Amino acid sequence: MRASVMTAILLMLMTSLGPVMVASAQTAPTDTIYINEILVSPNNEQYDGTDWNGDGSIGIYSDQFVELHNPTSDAIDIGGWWLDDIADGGSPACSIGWGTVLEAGDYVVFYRSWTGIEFDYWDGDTIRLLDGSGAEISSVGYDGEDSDWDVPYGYDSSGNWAKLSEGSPTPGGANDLEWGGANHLQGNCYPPQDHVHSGEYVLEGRVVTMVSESDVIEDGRVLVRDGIIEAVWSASEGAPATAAGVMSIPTSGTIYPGFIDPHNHAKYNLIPLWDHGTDGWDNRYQWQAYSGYSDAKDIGCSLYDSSAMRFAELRAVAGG
Ligand SMILES: [Ca+2]
Ligand SMILES: [Ca+2]
Ligand SMILES: [Ca+2]
Repeated sequence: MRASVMTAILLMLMTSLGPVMVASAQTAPTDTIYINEILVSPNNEQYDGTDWNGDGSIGIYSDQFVELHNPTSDAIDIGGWWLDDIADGGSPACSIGWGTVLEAGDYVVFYRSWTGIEFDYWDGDTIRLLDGSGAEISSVGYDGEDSDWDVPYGYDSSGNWAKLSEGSPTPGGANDLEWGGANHLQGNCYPPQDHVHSGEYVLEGRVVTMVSESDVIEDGRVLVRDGIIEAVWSASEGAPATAAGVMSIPTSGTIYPGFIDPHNHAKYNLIPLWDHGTDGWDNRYQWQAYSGYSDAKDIGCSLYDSSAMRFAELRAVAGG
């Protein structure tokens, strides 16, 4: 009795503290998107490496990848889902770009050049896919100092997770078929916040808000805490309680909170503003994939040759 309890405790300790193991008994799911293949050690150029993502660079920083597969009969939108290595350590998680939809049977590949996620050769690693709420959808792993050059880990033809020592990487396609080349579906994945910094301050200045075309606070205040804009107000309103005691910085300038537009398309002065409703974005890349953006943008392009647009541009240029 005592021995079996000790054995159980030892097993628990080994499970929780031991190295990440390639679970050969781990089988591929059939009812959800899952991580189908990873490449930890892409060969470099001197050793006849392959430019797996076709970006002109060869090696771990460009071509280390994780491949997802949708085995179901339905399209699945994974925009806003997360890729990560170990939780609370390793590389920061990245947020999969909006509009990333995997049709039934599709494969999509996320390269390190986009994700910034480093698969650790020396200590081994765990690669995880999480949905938008942070719930883990798929997880795979490998041991430290185990990965060979250009030899991927993935689900083999029997559906078991293993080092695919008999095969070469197949980013973008089934692991037991010939590789189809670099022209495969590649996904974008972004850090959740850019340039995060710590600390707090209030900026004083003329604040151009994003509320409407003409919403400007002449004597405005912007409270920034740990890289996040927490509050925007007019000096005449009085500061919110959260700004009490926070250092205030007079800028003598105009402040565009959270958005910088260093260029202009004069003809857009003549077409309606892009109305994206009340939706917000987690980072500065997602708006490009927003469903209404291309429509709003293309109005200007399709009308570009019209006399009205030329007139608008001419007036804008002449008016300085
Ligand atoms: Ca490459
Ligand atoms: Ca991590
Ligand atoms: Ca594959």
